Amino acid sequence: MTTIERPELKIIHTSDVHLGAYDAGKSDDGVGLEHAFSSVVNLAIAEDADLVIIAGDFFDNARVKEHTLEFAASELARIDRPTVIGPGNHDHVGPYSVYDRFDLADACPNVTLLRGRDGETAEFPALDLEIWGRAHTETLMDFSPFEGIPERGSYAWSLAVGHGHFIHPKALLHHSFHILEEELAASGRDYVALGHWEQMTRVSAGDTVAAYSGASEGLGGHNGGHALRVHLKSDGEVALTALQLGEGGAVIENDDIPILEGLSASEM
Ligand SMILES: [Mn+2]
Repeated sequence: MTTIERPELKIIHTSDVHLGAYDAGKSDDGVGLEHAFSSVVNLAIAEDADLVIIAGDFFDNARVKEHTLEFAASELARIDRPTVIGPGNHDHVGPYSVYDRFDLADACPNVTLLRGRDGETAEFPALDLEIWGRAHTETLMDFSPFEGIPERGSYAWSLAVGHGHFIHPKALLHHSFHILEEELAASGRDYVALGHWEQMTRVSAGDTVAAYSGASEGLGGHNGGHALRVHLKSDGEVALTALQLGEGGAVIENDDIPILEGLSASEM
């Protein structure tokens, strides 16, 4: 690792927003999900974040109603700073994608959608930062979020985003979208933003810091409710703070966030 000073940056990481999950039901059922995402947007503005990452399942499905698309576009634009979306299994970018229903680049020019089937890197020279992600393109159970991740580039900060199941000793029933601790450790990234789990969880990843932000509001009603503030410090340290969304929410500092150990490929 280089000892050259890096720019100090603040990132807000969220995932599993599931906008439109209740669009087929009563008209006001989705208000909680929308309110939770607005809280994340407010947080990014209040924290004066340099970048926002949405690690998949921003939309719940491709048939969400028009008003949900309009809400999403206006809130994404309101962030008014670089925002990266790594598509998940619910908002994949394959045929009939929800992202084909509106012109994201036109409605919210601050947003970068990582559409690459084999992964792609978005570059932010002003932040001296790059972020790689591989989009879900349809519901393929054997999709591997970190397959083919290239070596880090020459930017001071190199991040990745992935949407799937981290494999740990109690997760053997998770049969899809595998993420292995050794893949994260070998990624060479400073931070890996994970999505797919509703519960905020930091995972073991060698020298890489990797975490699920958890859902902004869980669909089941009892998980979720957090966003992560990722502090990239000039000495290379990556510090996490879990922020409970809403008035007077609790704050969990880096060292108090437990780390979930993974299983190696040979133990699976
Ligand atoms: Mn998911």
